Amino acid sequence: MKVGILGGTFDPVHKTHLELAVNAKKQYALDRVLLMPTPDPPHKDKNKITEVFHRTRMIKLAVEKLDGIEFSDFELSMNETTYTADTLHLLKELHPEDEFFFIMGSDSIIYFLNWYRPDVILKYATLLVAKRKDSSSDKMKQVISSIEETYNVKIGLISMDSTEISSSYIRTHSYGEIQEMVPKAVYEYIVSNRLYNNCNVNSAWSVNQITDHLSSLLKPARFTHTLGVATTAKAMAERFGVNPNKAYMAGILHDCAKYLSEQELLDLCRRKQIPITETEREAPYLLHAKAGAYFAEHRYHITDEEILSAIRWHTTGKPDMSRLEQIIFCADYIEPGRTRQPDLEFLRKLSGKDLECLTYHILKDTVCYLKENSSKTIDAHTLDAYTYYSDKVEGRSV
Ligand code: DGI
Ligand code: FE
Ligand code: FE
Repeated sequence: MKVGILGGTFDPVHKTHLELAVNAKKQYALDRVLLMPTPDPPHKDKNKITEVFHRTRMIKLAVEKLDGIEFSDFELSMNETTYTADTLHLLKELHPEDEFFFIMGSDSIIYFLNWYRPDVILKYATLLVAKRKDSSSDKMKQVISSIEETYNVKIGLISMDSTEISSSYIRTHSYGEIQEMVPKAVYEYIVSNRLYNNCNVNSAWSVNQITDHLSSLLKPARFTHTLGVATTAKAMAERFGVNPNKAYMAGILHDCAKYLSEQELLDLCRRKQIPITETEREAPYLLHAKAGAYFAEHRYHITDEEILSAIRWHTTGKPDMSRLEQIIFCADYIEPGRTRQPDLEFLRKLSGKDLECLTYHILKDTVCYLKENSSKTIDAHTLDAYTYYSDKVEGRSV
């Protein structure tokens, strides 16, 4: 098979990337072209790159209807920034029967000789370089001849029709200005996730916008549970003198990271330097609480510390929780969609009377459940919370 590789950050993927892939495939009779994004850079100062999660989703949307143009997670799966030379070497080892073509934009070729091990790249792949219809710079021609002479290879040119689009232009211009530069589905993704468009960067999403967003991100049953928690939390907030809008917002957001797999949760924490405990390493699904608080702050731009903390502690609980924290912790357990937990009727009645008692009973049931499932380690916060609330409510009658 003849396989083209188009690497890059794809932040975001745009029509020039696609034209490059499609034209390379046609002009060099390739069987497939792989769009292969690079992982998030490890350095903090480069954190401006959009999360790999979004970049990946946009590429998948962009190639959906293109025959033979595919997303590849080959470099992402290596988990750290790799050199093109290593990637191509590895690909060739894994697929010795395939012939590889490495596709480059006309600008990047100029720096090619400064890349790590150009000799290795040229050993395992043929370079194909975009050539703009209108002008192709003398500098580019010079560089190409010099590479061809030095390494005794032939570099292919890909003719391109349209003028070049740049991802950085897209990142820094308004939605109106970039609409034509990306496929329709990508444009809609950018807008609904509020990517790039600088003027929106720091404004909090409204609760309706978050609800819409989560309705497409979460599985239907999880989304229904989310609405149940928000509604229950709001009613409890009214009862116990907590701001009901905050409770509703925290309820809507509490499981907002639940669509991530355990591996994705671990990856997110590693990339964003969110510390994880030994118990969380053993039971990574617990991390959806920390990851949720992270998304609430950095994706939905929630700044209210009480809301963030309620999301953060909703799974394990902890000693001495604020009323909002207790409300989210409890609403999660008793919302109308829950049916499997024991004593629901009793707990739901209690939710109109005594918040601390309710917290205690839910902790007790959780610890009991976890002890019965001896495979599950109990988080230290859960145990501390249990001790704390059992002392606190001792002797109270309900
Ligand atoms: O996300 P939800 O399913 O709505 O609810 P949740 O965030 O309370 O998570 C519920 C799961 O978390 C349930 O299976 C019990 C488990 N859990 C709660 N505390 C602990 C715990 N699991 C472990 N391993 N250790 C804990 O301390
Ligand atoms: Fe949860
Ligand atoms: Fe939940």
